[in-house]
Amino acid sequence: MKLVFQRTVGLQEKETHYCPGCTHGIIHRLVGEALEELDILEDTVGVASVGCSVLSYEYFNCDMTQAAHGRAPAVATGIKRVLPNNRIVFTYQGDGDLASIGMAEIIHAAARGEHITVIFVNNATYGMTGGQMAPTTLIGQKTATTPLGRNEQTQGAPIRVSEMLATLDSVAYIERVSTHNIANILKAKKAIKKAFRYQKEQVGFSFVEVLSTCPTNWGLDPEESLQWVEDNMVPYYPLGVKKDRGVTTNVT
Ligand SMILES: Cc1ncc(C[n+]2csc(CCOP(=O)(O)OP(=O)(O)O)c2C)c(N)n1
Ligand code: SF4
Repeated sequence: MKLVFQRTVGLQEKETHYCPGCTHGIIHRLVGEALEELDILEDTVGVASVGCSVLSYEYFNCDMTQAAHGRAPAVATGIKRVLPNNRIVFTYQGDGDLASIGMAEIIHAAARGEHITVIFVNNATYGMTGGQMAPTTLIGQKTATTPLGRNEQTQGAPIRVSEMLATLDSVAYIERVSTHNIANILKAKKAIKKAFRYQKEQVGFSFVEVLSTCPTNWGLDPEESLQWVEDNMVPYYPLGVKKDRGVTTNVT
């Protein structure tokens, strides 16, 4: 019989707690597959953050730990520095965690050129705590704390984290990808794999921003949510490579 689907050993055989239609689960799978295909599961330590992915330490099939709100890049720095160079360290963080309380941590980890990989899940809201405005919430977007829609005059404009970090000299690789359709999921997989390869080959700090859904707090069904990403998020958060220092070795 032809095998058409199998689990990745990069994830535990466990049901996740994510809401139906939430693309956190897809992103987990892509990370798990990348770790499996690069054969680095045994060498990897992941750092879970705060937010809906707080329990990601239960899902990835590698060593995991947990950091306080926003502190994942600092915790990852410490872990990476005390372990031998061949160990892989990554963080998995939402936009509330990374771009709000954790903004200082991520900027300085990137500026130091830490040899870690950051998976940054941008769903334009604080998912776990009830859909408050995040630094990435779009202008006009209604949230629990901006019921009339985010207003630039009073709440400022959404932050494009990838572009901002790409200005830092010490950064090796930054790409923004999305999970709103199959073509983009495949591109996201490539980017995540490349980010881990860059770390493996000690090129430097690698960062993948993944546009993701939050049907529960957006008040949309799963299909409408995917369309919302395409119609509203992609125009403001353009996909593609923001920085690539490149390497002498063949990294694809
Ligand atoms: C210091 C601190 N401030 C606030 C909180 C509350 N808190 C927990 S998760 C979260 C939002 C995280 O949202 P995000 O990172 O966007 O992830 P998502 O849930 O959307 O995946 C907040 C504000 C906290 N736990 N600790
Ligand atoms: S609240 Fe939003 S981000 Fe959190 S699991 Fe549900 S859909 Fe996903």
